[in-house]
Amino acid sequence: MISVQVGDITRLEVDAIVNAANNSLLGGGGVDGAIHRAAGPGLREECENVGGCPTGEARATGGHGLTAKIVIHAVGPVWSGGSRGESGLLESCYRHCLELALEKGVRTIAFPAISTGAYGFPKSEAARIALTTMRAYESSFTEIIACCFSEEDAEIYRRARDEVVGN
Ligand code: AR6
Repeated sequence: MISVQVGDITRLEVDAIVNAANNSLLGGGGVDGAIHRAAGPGLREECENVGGCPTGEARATGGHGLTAKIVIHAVGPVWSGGSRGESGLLESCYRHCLELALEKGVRTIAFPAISTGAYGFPKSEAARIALTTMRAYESSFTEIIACCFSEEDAEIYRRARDEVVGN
C-alpha cells in the first residue's frame, strides 16, 4: 500500500525512514537537519564512516535515537532547469532506496519529498516520479508512506497519484 501522509517524518513508526541528504552525508538543513537532531550524535558518527554518497544513490545507517531502526540517506539532484538528467537521477534515488530497503528486510518505509526543498526540484514532477517508482515496488512492502511536510504538498501528491494510477 502507498499512503500520502502529512507530518514530521522523524516521528513515524516505520522500519525505515529516508533522508534527503547531500553528497557528504554529514547533515544539513531541512529534513536532514530534523533527522540528525532527532537521531542524536550517533547518527553523524556513523555517517562519517560511510564516506559520502553520489547523487542518485543511497546509503543505509542505523536509526540511533529514532523509532525507525534504519535511515536510508538518499542524495537527490539539485534542480538546474531539467536538462541535466535531474528526473533520471531522482528516479534512481527512489529506486536505490527501495532496493536497499528490500535488502535490509524493511517492510514499512517513509519517504520525504526528496529534492523539492533546498534543491528546488518542481514539486508535481517530483511527486510523479516518486509515486511511479513506489508503485513498481508496492507489492514488496507492507506500506510505503509519502510523508509530506504540509497539507499543500500532500495535495500535490494526491493529484500526482490520480495521474499515475490513471495511466
Ligand atoms: N519531515 C518531513 N518532511 C520534511 C521535514 C520533516 N521533518 N522537514 C522538511 N521536510 P529539503 P532537498 C520536507 O530541503 O530539497 C539539506 O540541507 C520539505 O518541506 O529537506 O532534497 C541537505 O543536507 C521538503 O518538502 O531536501 C541537502 O544539502 C522536503 O522535506 C539539501 O538540504 C525536502 O526538502 C537537500 O535538499
